[in-house]
Amino acid sequence: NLDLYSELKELIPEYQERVKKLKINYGKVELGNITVDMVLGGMRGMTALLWLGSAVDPEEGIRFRGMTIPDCQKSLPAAKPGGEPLPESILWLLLTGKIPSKEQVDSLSQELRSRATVPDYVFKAIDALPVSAHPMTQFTTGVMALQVQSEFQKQHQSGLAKARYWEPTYEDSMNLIARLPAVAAYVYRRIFKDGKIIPLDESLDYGANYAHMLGFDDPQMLEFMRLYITIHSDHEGGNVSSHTAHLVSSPLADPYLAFAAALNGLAGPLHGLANQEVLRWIRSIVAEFGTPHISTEELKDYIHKTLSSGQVVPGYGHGVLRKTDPRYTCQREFALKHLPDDPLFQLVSKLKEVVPPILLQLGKVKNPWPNVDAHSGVLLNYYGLTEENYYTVLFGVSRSIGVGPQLIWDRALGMPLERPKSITLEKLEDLCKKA
Ligand code: FCX
Repeated sequence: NLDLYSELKELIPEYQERVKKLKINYGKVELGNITVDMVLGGMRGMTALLWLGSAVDPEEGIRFRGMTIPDCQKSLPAAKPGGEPLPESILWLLLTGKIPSKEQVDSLSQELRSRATVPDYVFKAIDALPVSAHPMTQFTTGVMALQVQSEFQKQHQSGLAKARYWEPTYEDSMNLIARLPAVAAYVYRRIFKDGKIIPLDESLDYGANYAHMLGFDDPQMLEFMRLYITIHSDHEGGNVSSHTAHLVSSPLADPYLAFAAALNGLAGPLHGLANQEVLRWIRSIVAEFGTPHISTEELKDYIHKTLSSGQVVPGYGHGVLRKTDPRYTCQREFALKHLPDDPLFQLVSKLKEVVPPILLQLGKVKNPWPNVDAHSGVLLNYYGLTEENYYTVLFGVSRSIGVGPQLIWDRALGMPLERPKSITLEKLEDLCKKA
């Protein structure tokens, strides 16, 4: 099949059968015990979600449908042979579990371009906010305005049968993914540039078009955007943004409503906003010493100062990972290839040596290694995207490519309303006394 919809339609009965079999034959198989630590510790380590697109191994990091980032770089179609994967490729892979051909990816690029028209009232809704509103607030407002065109909401109100829920969910998810770059680019140009919209280029792929609409046309920046969107798309189901989307869509809120909620979680400084915080922190180091060329001792002092003022070191640590994030590593490799002499890149490299031993000394940090957000900012900054308050919006656009496919599968597999049980403090104490 050249088009994604037909490919998916063929797969759905097979997946439905697999889930049905599990329910009928293995419903009582235990996946682990729930402990008091889990209830008080943000549900860490509690396996409680079905997520098809990707899984995070604590040691190895992300695999997209079983493929590591280097596997994806090797096997997924790129704009040019040997280049970074096209975001369309990862979208196809996440939704179908299959590696697409270049022809399939080109047809998906075309499909996304044909869905990309954003109604004028979306821009007007953003314009109603002060320019000083955070880019994520403006972006989420735009997503809420896109919701006006939800096919799911419309068809559900006209009595859509449950077996067909996935169809308008596919429409909404694909339209959402297709339209986000134009909305996100408008937010950037409104706040930081002349406010004029740069139209979509019919000859460009998804990642390149987003960079182009922001105002960047350097071929290296286009490659970086393709890589950036690919690696930020999905990180299994339990992270705050993905989990939020899955939860909010479970009572059949449409993909726009679910994704806007996800973005609001992504805007938290311990999650997606960390990329903004990293660059701000790096800039504050440079400002303090007047140069990015800082001695190890000076850096150590600065890190201690950050920690003793009660702040976290942004870009380090993770809820699941226990080694360096492979999303960090592939950005480092990109930087080594294209900007090895950039002083901020060199500072980021030095921080990787200096930060982990200090975090380990604290004795409580479970993962002292850098995560994805420790690196992205210096690369964007190098290519001229210097406004760090905008960085989480880029993460947000990319996250739609991970969330959209799962929302489609949630409806195709008839996943129910999510409703875990909570417990009062008295009941918890009571159970512990008896244990
Ligand atoms: N700097 C200082 N302290 C840190 C730390 C860091 N980078 N990482 C963890 N800690 C602290 C925690 O704050 C916690 O302290 P407390 O017991 O006094 O509350 C203790 O170490 C144990 O936390 P831990 O179990 O290791 O980590 P969590 O799973 O609770 O939290 C995050 C994980 C990512 C939230 C945490 O490591 C952090 O705050 N990192 C900095 C922010 C960041 O980079 N976030 C981005 C993460 C990710 F990549 C993404 O979502 O984009």
